[in-house]
Amino acid sequence: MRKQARPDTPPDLKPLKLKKKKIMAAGIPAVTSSMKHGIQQMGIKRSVKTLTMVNQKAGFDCPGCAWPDPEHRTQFEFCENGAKAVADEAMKARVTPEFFAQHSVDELAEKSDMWLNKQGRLTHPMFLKRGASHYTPLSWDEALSHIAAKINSLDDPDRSVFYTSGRTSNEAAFLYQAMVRSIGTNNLPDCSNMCHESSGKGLGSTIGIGKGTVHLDDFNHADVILVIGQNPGTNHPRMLTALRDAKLKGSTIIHINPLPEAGLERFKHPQDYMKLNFSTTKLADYHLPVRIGGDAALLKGFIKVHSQHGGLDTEFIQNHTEGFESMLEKANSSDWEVLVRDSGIEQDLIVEVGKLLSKSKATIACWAMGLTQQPNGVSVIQEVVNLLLMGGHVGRPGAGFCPVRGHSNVQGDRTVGIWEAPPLSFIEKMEAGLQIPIPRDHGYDVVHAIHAMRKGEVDVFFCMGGNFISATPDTHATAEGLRNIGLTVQVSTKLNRSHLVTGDEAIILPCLGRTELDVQSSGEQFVTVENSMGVVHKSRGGLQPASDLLKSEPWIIANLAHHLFDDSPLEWLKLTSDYDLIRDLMERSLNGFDDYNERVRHENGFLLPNPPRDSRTFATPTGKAQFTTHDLPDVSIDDDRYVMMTIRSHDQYNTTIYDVHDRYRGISGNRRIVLMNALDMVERGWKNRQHVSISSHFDGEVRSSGGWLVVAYDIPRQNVATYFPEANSLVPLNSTAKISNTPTSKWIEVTLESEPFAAKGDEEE
Ligand SMILES: Nc1nc2c(c(=O)[nH]1)N[C@H]1C(S)=C(S)[C@@H](COP(=O)(O)OP(=O)(O)OC[C@H]3O[C@@H](n4cnc5c(=O)[nH]c(N)nc54)[C@H](O)[C@@H]3O)O[C@H]1N2
Ligand SMILES: Nc1nc2c(c(=O)[nH]1)N[C@H]1C(S)=C(S)[C@@H](COP(=O)(O)OP(=O)(O)OC[C@H]3O[C@@H](n4cnc5c(=O)[nH]c(N)nc54)[C@H](O)[C@@H]3O)O[C@H]1N2
Ligand SMILES: [Mo]
Repeated sequence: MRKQARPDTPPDLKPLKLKKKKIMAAGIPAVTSSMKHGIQQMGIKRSVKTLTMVNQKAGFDCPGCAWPDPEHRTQFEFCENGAKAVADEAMKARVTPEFFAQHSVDELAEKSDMWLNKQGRLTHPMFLKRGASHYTPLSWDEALSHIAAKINSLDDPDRSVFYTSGRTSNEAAFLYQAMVRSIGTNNLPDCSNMCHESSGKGLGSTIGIGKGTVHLDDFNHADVILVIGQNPGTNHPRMLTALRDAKLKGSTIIHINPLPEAGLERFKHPQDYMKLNFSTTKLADYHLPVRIGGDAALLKGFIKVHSQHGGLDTEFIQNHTEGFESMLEKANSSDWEVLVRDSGIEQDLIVEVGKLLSKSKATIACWAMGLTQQPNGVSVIQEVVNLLLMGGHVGRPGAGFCPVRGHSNVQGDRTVGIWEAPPLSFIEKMEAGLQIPIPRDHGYDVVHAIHAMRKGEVDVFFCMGGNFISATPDTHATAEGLRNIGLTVQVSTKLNRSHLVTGDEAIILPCLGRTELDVQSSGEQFVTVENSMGVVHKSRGGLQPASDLLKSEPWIIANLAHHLFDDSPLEWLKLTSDYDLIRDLMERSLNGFDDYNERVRHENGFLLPNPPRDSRTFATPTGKAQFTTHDLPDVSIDDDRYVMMTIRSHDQYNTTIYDVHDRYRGISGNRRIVLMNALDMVERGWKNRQHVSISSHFDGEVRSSGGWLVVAYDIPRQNVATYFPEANSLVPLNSTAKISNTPTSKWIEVTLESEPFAAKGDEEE
């Protein structure tokens, strides 16, 4: 009999090694690291073949991130971490039925996340029967009939929930939402709910579109580039090339982050080594080590200085915006003392940078999880909007908003319908295209889905990719919810914890990845994706699939739909025989996809319409861009508490852990570490490697986790950092951002207690 599988990862414990933090990103270590991972996982021949297809016009879109590709590409359009993501998918190891016969679910749950991922690619559909200790193989037909029967037996379609992670292609995502809406629900939570939802909400209501407004080329024309709450050296390394080019053309780069992230200090393009150019480029001109959650105060400070030093685009403000006066009045009424205290940045520095912003002819603001995963995620992004609108920095060269997306197609998934709360106009167009009635009631987002699971209101939970148990907050609470479900289904490429923490019954459906050939009855197919800047383009894999039994995501959906519906206006099986047919249907059901099949075949794909960028028009109720007025958030905490942010190391892709290193931060061997200010450590009488337990506090509830080691780091006082997903059990389920409902993974109030010292052999260099 199976017990309850462990929902959090056991640690991979090697001696903790601490080195000096790196200043320079990329360079030779990045080249060797990409090659090492490639060769270890794929062998030399396959590494060369695979890596030279990444981001090429005839190749596949890198699954690493959503940063756009330049129009003129070199042979090496990938970065160290993209190479790792590719090697991780194209690896030679396999997880077969024999593997599952050897290892029970309980046994696998005692292995670390890193170990699970290293076992290789999933090869067969697998079934975990009620009460069974092991997964056993089943055929595709058996798997899909079982899932369809279960969904069809529900008396209320809203008792089924369909999650999506952001690697899913446009075609698969579109078919998937069509299937889900044909079932009769809008329960389409996705990873975006935990990611850039605050950006979507913050931008949507102010500029009329929940997306960024810049092109890649704008980076070549910007006077000032703000990089806020983002670690591009690790998470979007190709962005450093754009920043370097901008810098060489004279841009000033301002890095706003509690941590001095390596990539923004110095950058050495790995390709330059091939050209024997050994120079490096200093990227950030200013690093503002804001306190966690202090951006709202900092931005208000900038707004104040900007208004006093000119640079206002009065013509734009008058003709294209609303709400300027009250926004400005609010900013001007905030006290410098409070702004300095809350941001942690000296007034002189805020004034200096504020003046620079007021002089800038073209400003770009980039941001990522440091802003979105805050309790005030939406309003702080709207302060960024306020700051840029003042100078008219939207819809002109070198200026605009640049929320830097995470998953490589998370933006496309939302565009094509992975949206639990779509507006009526979207539903109506979709209804007309698909010829199916679509429910109007909004569905569950991620956090609402977990609440529903916990209340026993979910019978079927289907995941198109991702790793729900490890990505979501409050790991133990989420596990309790998942265990309440009748059937959980995972469409996956790699083994992860979500295959182990399941409902009564569980099914794994193994699918093709980006790197692999996708052949359907009409021949070889390509899929399309949308990058962070609204460019839709092709992606075509070239490797032989990891197993003959793998199916593409569109095939899986179409065949499940075929089992689900006796009578449907959509010819599901025909649609998946030739993805051009899916794209034709998309053209009819979505705005902006005219001549889809033709335009997506252009070398560089095509740009989706973006009214603020294209014509300075704003699809808000009044047709004007909105300045918004916000109180400062309360960022005070008790003296004995710290604010914890949960961040990514250099050797992981979200919940996929490649190794226990964080090279740029100089930490390796252990991921259960707490980065802490040295003065805060001295105050507690602690040294490096002090063993501590962490307790988070929210709404009178306490969550605790032991076995952490403290490491002194350059981080503001009373701020600490831990890695995601190890620290997710400490993120309270109800601690979410206002309006976007995004878990506040970067704002968790904690206390730290010393634990008896145990480890030996940890080294310092
Ligand atoms: N190699 C690799 N690439 C990835 C991913 C990966 O895991 N690995 N994940 C992908 C995904 S899905 C995403 S969403 C992106 C994530 O990309 P990032 O957003 O860069 O990822 P995080 O590690 O969460 O880093 C957030 C940054 O915000 C800072 N920060 C935290 N709190 C605050 C704050 O209050 N204010 C400010 N100003 N800064 C703050 C942290 O110090 C950190 O530098 O990367 C994508 N690309
Ligand atoms: N504490 C904390 N929690 C966070 C965050 C944080 O910063 N802190 N970040 C949040 C963010 S920004 C995000 S985006 C989420 C990420 O949440 P998810 O997207 O759910 O998680 P991933 O780790 O990206 O998913 C990895 C799994 O996807 C599967 N996979 C990979 N490629 C494919 C494919 O092509 N098709 C299919 N079907 N499956 C595939 C593999 O089986 C792999 O194990 O996590 C969120 N959680
Ligand atoms: Mo993300």
